Amino acid sequence: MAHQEPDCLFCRIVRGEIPAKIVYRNDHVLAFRDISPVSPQHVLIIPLRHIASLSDLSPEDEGIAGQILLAASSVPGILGIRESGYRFVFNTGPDAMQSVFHIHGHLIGGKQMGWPPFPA
Ligand code: DGP
Repeated sequence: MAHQEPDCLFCRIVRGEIPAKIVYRNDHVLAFRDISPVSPQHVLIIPLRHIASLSDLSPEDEGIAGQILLAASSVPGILGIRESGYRFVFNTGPDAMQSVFHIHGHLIGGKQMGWPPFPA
């Protein structure tokens, strides 16, 4: 098993200690439904290995960074939103309101979204 933190919420989901609605898993990443969806399709994509945030990636993480992006490319097909479109967002740090410190990309779709993603 890749490096884990005993008390990290998402490490616990990786280990199966906390149930989650899993939509995809391979040897590197896990994709599961967000408990508080903000759109009809809302899935979190995480590495099995504990990395706290996007800011904590180092050059040695090139492989896992690629695996996360590859999952973000394939999971929309599972969700049926490959053609309609989707967004892949990493909340990082206080201004972005990151609340779980195990790196995760929010894959959201299934509705028309606006841009910019916040009120002017
Ligand atoms: P962020 O704010 O970017 O750190 O988003 C964390 C997300 O994690 C948030 O959208 C809700 C989700 N979340 C928190 N706890 C759980 C949980 O126990 N299970 C699942 N499936 N999602 C969770």
